[in-house]
Amino acid sequence: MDQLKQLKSKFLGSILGSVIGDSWGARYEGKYYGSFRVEDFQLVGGMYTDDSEMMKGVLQSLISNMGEFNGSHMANTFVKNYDYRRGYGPGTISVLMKIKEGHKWDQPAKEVFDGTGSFGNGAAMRICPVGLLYNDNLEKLIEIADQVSTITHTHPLGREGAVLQAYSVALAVQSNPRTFEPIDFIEKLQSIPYKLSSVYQKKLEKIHTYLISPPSREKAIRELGVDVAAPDSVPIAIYNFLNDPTNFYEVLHSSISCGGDTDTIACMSGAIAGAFLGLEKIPKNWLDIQEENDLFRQLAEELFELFIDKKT
Ligand code: R7I
Ligand code: MG
Ligand code: MG
Repeated sequence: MDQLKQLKSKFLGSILGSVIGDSWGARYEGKYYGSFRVEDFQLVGGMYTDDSEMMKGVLQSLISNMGEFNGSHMANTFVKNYDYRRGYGPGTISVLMKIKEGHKWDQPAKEVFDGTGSFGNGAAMRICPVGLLYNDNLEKLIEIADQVSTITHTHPLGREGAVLQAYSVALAVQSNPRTFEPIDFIEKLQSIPYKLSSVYQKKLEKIHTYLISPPSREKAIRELGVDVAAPDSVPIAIYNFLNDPTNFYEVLHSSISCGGDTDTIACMSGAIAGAFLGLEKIPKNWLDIQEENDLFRQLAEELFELFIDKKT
């Protein structure tokens, strides 16, 4: 495959990998590790949740604004797309309702949780398009990922989770599966040119040690976390990818079988694995049953065209 085709396949693989992880994981959100069996994707079906609905908004807004961040446009796109059946987090619902009532796009997010802002994983779960579009410009990636987060998540831990997830997607785009070394990947993440809070630094260090000496699943879940807080879900999504990077099925399956915030963890690990492996590694029969498969594919193609246009 020539280089351009391969790159396009990575964009499509990442967007669709993310949506499939979200849809597959959605059936198991909130369950405990060891208490359930993960059924095949064909049996579970492809209805996606808020994770993909909000990623769709990021895609649409970036595409409409030539890849630039337009806060008011993106916030209003989130509002337009809002569909309560998709199961949004309470902080995000409150922010979107206030924007709908006419509050300025960058105000309501600062007010939630008694004014601390949200550290939920709602910014990280939707950030994959930023990692793709700016995979060759990491400074801009960090700037835009942070801005996209602040519409709903102003707490530093919520924003840092999104930056780390976007950076992981970008590194996955740039990585070649034939020569890949998980240790190099985690070391690059650890030296991200961006100030990470100590909770993230410690968890990245744990992942580094796990890659040398693999822990039990129980230990990884206990130490990295599997819940709705960004610092308790972004690290395990990265680890589940690095643990078996060339096996798309296993990356998603292990992310779901950990329990907890299964849709979001599988959505984030699916975005990284899809960016690494490309669309060809996602089973065709999975794509066929994924809700709005064609729409997400078309948006991923438009994002790719934008990436190419920006380069030339
Ligand atoms: O982050 P957010 O959009 O939720 C995303 C999650 C994903 O799992 C989706 O699949 C969906 O199910 O929801 O929504 P928020 O409400 O901003 O954050 C999620 C949760 O994190 C909140 O409901 C709180 O439990 C917790 N949380 C906080 N708790 C105390 N103080 C987030 N920020 C805070 C905080 O500052
Ligand atoms: Mg969800
Ligand atoms: Mg979730």
